[in-house]
Amino acid sequence: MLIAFRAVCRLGNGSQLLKTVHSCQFLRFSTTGIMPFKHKNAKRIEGIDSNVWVEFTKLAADPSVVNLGQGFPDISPPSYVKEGLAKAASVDRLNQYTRGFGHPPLVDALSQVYGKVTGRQINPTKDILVTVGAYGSLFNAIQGLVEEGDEVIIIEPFYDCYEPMVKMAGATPVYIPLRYKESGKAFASSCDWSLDPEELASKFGPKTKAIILNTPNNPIGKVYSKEELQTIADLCIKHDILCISDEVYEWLIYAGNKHIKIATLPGMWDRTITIGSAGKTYSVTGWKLGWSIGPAHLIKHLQTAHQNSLYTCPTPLQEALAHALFKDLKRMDEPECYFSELPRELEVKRDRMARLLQAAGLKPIIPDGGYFIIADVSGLGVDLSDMKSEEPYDYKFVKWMIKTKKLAAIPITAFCGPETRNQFEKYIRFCFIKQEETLDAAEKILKNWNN
Ligand code: IK2
Repeated sequence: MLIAFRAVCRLGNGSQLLKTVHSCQFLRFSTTGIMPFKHKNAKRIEGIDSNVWVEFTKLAADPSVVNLGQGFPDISPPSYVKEGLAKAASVDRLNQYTRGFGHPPLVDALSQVYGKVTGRQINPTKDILVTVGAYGSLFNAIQGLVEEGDEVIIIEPFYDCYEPMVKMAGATPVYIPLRYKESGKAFASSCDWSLDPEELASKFGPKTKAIILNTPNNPIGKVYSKEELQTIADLCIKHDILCISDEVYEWLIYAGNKHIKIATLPGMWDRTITIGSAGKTYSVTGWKLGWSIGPAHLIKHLQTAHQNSLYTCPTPLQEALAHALFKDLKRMDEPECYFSELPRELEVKRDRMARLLQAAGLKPIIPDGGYFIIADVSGLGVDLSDMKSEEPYDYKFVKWMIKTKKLAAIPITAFCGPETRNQFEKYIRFCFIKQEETLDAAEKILKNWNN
């Protein structure tokens, strides 16, 4: 590009050409002059160019905005996790490449933690793949197992990347929404949202390859009950379907609820990939380390996708994560284990956030797990008809709220397929894994909403 530009400048009117350079994103120099690049995108990324995180992270970046949008903690991660990383980085050997499918101490730690949780022996080298975040696991699972022309069932609202990843594999997403049933209680709950078993059964057909499950769910916070998981499992077994189970919030479960791994139900281990995230487990989302756990006959296909794309993950991060997991494995049944300490801390924040939203006239849905709370904003009656874009109401509402109230959230229709947008556009999502000072600032905005 630079060589082409210099050559063009030598040909004559440099300043005119400079303007041309600024007005075209890419230039091509040929014997006949300058031509704009005409290379088209690859078909596999057609129609998936917009991304809620890219768009809303930018809008929330203004320091005057209280950011309860993207799901990252502003509380401190545990000190032993941070110290573990500093220590790992001080060892020369640990600053070099490690085993591609997962650093040996980390896959050992994961096999022991999940061996204890599932009650099954997990082979550290064959049943586990360490990836760049849970994103990496989702990508490898879909690339490694889903074929062009397949259908993949996605439960709405879903973590947004499932849809483009399925499309990139050349498959078709088949959506099924969680349906809301009013309970009549003072606060609505994430357990008021459920799948209609008959509707779910109708989505399984000859082309179905997999279903993507997310429990606890982002954005609603639903924790699937054993009965609900059994309904999904029965259909998977009946139709010989894979289950990709995204369980990144597995430890963030609130009182009265229990996280159940679908892989532990009879007949499911052999057809399930279970996905976890260090970012969500240890409040270190910037580490971008994740893992897939499942039977060797499936994991080997994810390993193939991984070895031919990213190959390996950062060694010091994996070493530090291994140390943290071994520490918490030893005290797993004790209250100071981070896996139970964090949800205790978060439950207080969840309840505070729910009270705040309710008092401000938004109707919160209390999550049973995870660190997001969604709220119905329709009761506020904010008229946004003068915002001329074609966007759903929740997109307009969040943009308006960031601009005028200096409070950032995430629109829920970012987590929906095209058919159900109008069902979900009255909801927005707030992240509550935040320091008290951040929640104080949000409280101030919500209390002064009408001033
Ligand atoms: N799966 C789910 C359900 C997630 O929530 C995430 C991370 N989401 O955080 C952003 C947000 O919702 O605001 C992932 C997968 C990806 O996890 P990782 O960061 O480990 O790649």
